[in-house]
Amino acid sequence: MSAEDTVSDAAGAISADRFVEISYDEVIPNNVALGSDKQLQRALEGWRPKYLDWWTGMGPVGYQQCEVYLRTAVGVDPAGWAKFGYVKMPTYRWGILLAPKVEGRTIPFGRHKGEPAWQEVPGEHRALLRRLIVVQGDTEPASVEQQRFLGATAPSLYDMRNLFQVNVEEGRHLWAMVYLLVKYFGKDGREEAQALLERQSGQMDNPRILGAFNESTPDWLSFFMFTFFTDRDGKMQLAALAESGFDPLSRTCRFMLTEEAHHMFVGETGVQRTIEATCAAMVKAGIKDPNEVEAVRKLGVVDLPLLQRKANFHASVTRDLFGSEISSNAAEAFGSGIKGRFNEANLKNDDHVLQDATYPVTRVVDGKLVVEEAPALRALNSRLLDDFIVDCQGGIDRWNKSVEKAGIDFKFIQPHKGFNRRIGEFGGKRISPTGEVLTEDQWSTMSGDWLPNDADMAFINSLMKPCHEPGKYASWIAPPRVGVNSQAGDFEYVKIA
Ligand code: BYC
Repeated sequence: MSAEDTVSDAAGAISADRFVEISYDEVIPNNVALGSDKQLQRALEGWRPKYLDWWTGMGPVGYQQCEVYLRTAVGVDPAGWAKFGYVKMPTYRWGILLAPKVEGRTIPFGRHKGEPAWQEVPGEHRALLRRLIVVQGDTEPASVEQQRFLGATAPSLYDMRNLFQVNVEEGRHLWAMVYLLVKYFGKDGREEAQALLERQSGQMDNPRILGAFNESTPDWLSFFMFTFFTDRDGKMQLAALAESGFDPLSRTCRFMLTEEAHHMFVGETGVQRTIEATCAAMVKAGIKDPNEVEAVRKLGVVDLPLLQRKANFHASVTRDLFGSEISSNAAEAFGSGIKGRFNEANLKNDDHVLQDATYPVTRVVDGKLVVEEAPALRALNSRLLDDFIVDCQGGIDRWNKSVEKAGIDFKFIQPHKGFNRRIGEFGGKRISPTGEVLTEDQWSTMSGDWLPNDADMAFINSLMKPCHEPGKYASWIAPPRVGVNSQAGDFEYVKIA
């Protein structure tokens, strides 16, 4: 059964009386009774000015003093958790929000399955837990750093606002992980919280931990592809951590998933609107063949084959974030009850221990792709990656519907799992998007057709002109179907004084 066949229990069986309102009177808004733990409160209030320095120094360039129409979390009730209003980004109320506690929750998988969920860090799993929280935390400021220059070339105020919304929420996700580190990991945790502000995306000496978070996000197409693919890795990983036997991590991740959905929406609809603008321009100009690239580019829109190459790049770089397909780290994280599978608690006909189970993993053996049954415990990264690929397909199908509707003969596909990989089974191997194992020479000849080349990037760059008038959009992207919070088409999402 695929993970998509199950329904997430992210909200859990929660009764209304367990919703804890967020206290906004405190310096750090929270629903964790921060005021009753003075030591923790002092530690987090001590970290806050450093965070604000980081935000000012490494967050969005420009626009920090503009009023931006942002949503802010005001509760954790799925029915009404956010409010919208104009906010200057540095005054955003970054808070600590945990999903409500599910009374009587037990550890859903691994060696401790069925035992009460841990409310404190289990001593024997402390190092592993800390490492996973640090890796998760590191990605959040990294993405803000990667996207910091995009405001200046926003194709509309609507898109600029969405960028800043994603950025402030990634900032809040950093707060979420820092809360766990500082509350549960003592001096080590405080040091890790500091280090999260010191590593920098793309920096040689002290880079971010995971590969994709050191790539640059130089243009808006990269941003949309990143939020479609890479934020979806965020969704999958957070969903796996939301199953954790360590209850504070589970509750933290469950609330983060609420915000993450919007980030993927920004990515999916951003690419879709790009496709719509391209198809509309092609139809208007009477161009039927998507491979008439020069003619299409002259219309000031992005040709569909280039969008496919961008998708190939972001899909493959993001797949590396799942780690090695066969991983003893992943087996240990599962066995010890720290990190589950996607939708773990709802997987039926499954013992949730996996001691004797196997899982099919694709590998390269003697220059050929073969599928081998591997011990399921060690193949958990592979399985999560497969679930991710299934999850991506829904959005790609919707992109294809737009192309089909315009009557253009073109179909976006996901490249083969092994294409352009650096980590795991396919790391260093040369595999085509359709799954042929290639020689180095074949790869060098063909890879320019499969990945964005210098001319592609120069063309995209030439389109990145700001369009900052309310209700107006750059030539290469269609307006959204609905405004944020149902605002009118000419709504001023960012007041650029
Ligand atoms: N780059 O057994 P292995 C998000 C390291 S995104 C560099 O293969 P494992 C977001 C690995 O750390 C979600 N290094 O893999 C999205 C290990 O190093 P150590 C982020 C890599 O450990 C958009 C070694 O290789 N959250 O939230 O089973 C915007 C061997 O590791 C990479 C998480 O990832 C790489 N790509 O799994 C904002 C969840 N891959 O420890 C936010 C937490 C592996 O030997 N993290 N390595 O020095 C994890 O669950 C795991 O750490 C990983 C790796 C899935 C990342």
